[in-house]
Amino acid sequence: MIKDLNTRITQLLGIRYPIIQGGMAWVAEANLAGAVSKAGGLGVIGGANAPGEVIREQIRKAREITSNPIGVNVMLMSPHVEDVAKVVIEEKVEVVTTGAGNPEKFMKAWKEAGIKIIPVVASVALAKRMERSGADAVIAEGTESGGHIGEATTMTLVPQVVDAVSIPVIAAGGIGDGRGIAAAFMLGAEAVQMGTRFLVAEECICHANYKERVIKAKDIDSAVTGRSHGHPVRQLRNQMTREYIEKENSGASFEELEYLTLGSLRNAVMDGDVKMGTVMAGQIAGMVSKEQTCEEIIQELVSQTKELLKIN
Ligand code: TUI
Repeated sequence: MIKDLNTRITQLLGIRYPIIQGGMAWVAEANLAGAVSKAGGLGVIGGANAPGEVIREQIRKAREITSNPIGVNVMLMSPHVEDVAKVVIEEKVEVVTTGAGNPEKFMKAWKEAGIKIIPVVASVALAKRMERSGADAVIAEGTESGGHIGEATTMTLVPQVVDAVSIPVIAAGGIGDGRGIAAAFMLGAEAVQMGTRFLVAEECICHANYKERVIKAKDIDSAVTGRSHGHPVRQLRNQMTREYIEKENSGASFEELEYLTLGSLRNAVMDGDVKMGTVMAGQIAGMVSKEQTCEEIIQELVSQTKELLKIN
């Protein structure tokens, strides 16, 4: 099956280990992405809602940390998506992952630039469509993930996507340690994408209060806001999610709910407002117990996975 954790994904991307760091909004900047790529995974800069020039600067900073491949996550709902889509070409980024939409309109230009294209999908239908449009791989992301989520669980989504496409599949959502990685391989995935575990990396710039909230989180501490307007977001429970869900249940308008979360992710990540801010994290937050360097995290994940899969 797999030898030394080499798969079609490690070959395609030219990386040592089949571990991709999620391109988390505000959190996944040059320091985190650079450290993950340096440690042998694929570091991914989160494009989120940032302007193209900010992303250019982050790519260049990450390049100073490592000469290994770097990815950028292009968040398709961003007002700056067109700019970011150009910047990744100009800066010769090796890999683009996309989220929260259908990246088809950008794929031809990215392909011509030699960029490996890996859309995040939350359904079999989109996975098949992405394969037809020329995606190099897909990330099948289950609802256990933090941030903007789909409905299907990782356990059900990954094998169905694996059966439906012939390009390699990367599993995401609910993977927190080597047991999760080994399980993902059993489901047919050839790599994993992990976000929450890297939130508490030493190299991650996110505020100490945010990291502490993740480390203290228990198994059922996340809540999903925004289901009523079709943009469900998983985050850790706090005063804001309680007010939000109460308002949502009493039929508040999209505008009123938006107002409650204006700038709230930034406030949590940068200022440490974990009461009224948005503390996005996946359901594995309850498994995250300490701050470690990216090198330590990746080495621990690799040794746990190899032991479980009985490979050297
Ligand atoms: O994109 C994510 N996770 C994110 S994006 C984000 S930024 C944000 N902040 C506040 C509110 C909303 C977003 C935070 N977390 N994950 C990838 C992902 N993509 N999950 C689900 C999807 C998805 C869902 C539907 C992809 C495509 C899709 O349908 C596309 C279509 O047009 O059929």
